[in-house]
Amino acid sequence: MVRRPRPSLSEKLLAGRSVGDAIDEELGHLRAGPFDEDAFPSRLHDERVAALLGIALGVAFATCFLTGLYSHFAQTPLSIGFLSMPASPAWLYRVTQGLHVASGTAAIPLLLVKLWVVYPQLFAWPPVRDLPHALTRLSLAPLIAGSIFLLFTGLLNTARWYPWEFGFRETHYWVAWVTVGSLLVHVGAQLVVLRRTVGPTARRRLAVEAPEPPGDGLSRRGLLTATAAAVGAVTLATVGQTVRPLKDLSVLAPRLPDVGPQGLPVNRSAAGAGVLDLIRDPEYRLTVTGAVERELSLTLAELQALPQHDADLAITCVEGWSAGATWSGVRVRELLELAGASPDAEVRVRSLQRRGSFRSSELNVPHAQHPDTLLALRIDGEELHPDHGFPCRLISPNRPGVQQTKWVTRLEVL
Ligand SMILES: Nc1nc2c(c(=O)[nH]1)N[C@H]1C(S)=C(S)[C@@H](COP(=O)(O)O)O[C@H]1N2
Ligand SMILES: [Mo]
Repeated sequence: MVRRPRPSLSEKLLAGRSVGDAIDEELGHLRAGPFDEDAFPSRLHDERVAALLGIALGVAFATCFLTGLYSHFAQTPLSIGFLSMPASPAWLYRVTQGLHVASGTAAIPLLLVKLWVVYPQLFAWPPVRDLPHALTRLSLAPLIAGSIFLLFTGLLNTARWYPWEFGFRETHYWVAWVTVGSLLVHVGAQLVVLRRTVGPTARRRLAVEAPEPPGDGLSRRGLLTATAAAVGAVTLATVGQTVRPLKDLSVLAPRLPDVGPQGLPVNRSAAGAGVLDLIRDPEYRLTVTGAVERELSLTLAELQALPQHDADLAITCVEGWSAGATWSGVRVRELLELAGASPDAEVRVRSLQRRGSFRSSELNVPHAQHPDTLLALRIDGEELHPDHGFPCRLISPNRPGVQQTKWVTRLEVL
């Protein structure tokens, strides 16, 4: 009798066997440790728990992504084609950036719990069932790596810690696209699971067919409640950095909206920017140059003698804090008029600072022409503190803090 040789893996596949069955047959004897059928006995490693956490994460990620896109484009100089960032409503950027940081912060406990609930699936057997299964698993790598990268670089950013070499904003932006792309693949692949495990009919059916297995320790409901409590706690502990009435609860907020000279936080002090001598120099002038009919060169006293206007506006730092104040000073629009600049002109605002990425900024037309866009000389009635931009600083509605240039010395009409 002739013994037939064992068919190879490829022969099995050609014979129409599923990849999963073939792998199981070939490698089944290696299945041990975390790959064992009951290696993870906790009832909390559950599909429905994972799906509910996934929905919460989806909401947080969608909020974070859209507000992040808005912030990215708000910081891109001037207009993109016909799109120009509007100057009103004045509060818009404050709300979107507050949501960006709050949804990113809330996503951290959600992601940690979700990863713990699903990590046994890393050891699913067979490791690959078919092509869609392989692709779904592969798409998890950029999703998990991207999510961890975004949430933790974002968190470090709110703490003003930049221990990396790369540019934060560009990297955060591109990794966000990769992460959201793989998130869409993941959600697509999980739609069937969602339908099976979540929703009123599923809940009723599951209560009968698959009730929570008895056991000691945390129940599934308990885990979800604890996660919700953790999300609530980190939110309350930080959101006071932008929602002022909650500031006393915000024990973990890196900045509070009323702590700093003149009751306002400081991002980069005059000393840190190396401008302490320059701002007190009697030779200080505010000049208006570029595409103008007459160049202006004004002393501080001449600026103070021009008509002064008030504006209630907030500084909204991209790092998550925001704080409002009443500013008064000279309208940029009126300075541009005095110099005979076109009302359609964009403007570059330059400071006395010699180095540093935020030493200048640009005003698009809606911002340059807005009556609340000021070169502010005073804050809540007092002369500006050096750390808030003495002798004068730009303040303009609906604009990221990085563009509220301090220690201004020149307006270049473009
Ligand atoms: N010249 C100059 N202006 C600047 C900065 C800077 O580094 N240099 N930092 C900006 C940032 S990031 C913020 S959030 C605001 C903070 O203003 P404040 O320190 O008066 O609160 O100033 C902006 N203006
Ligand atoms: Mo900032």
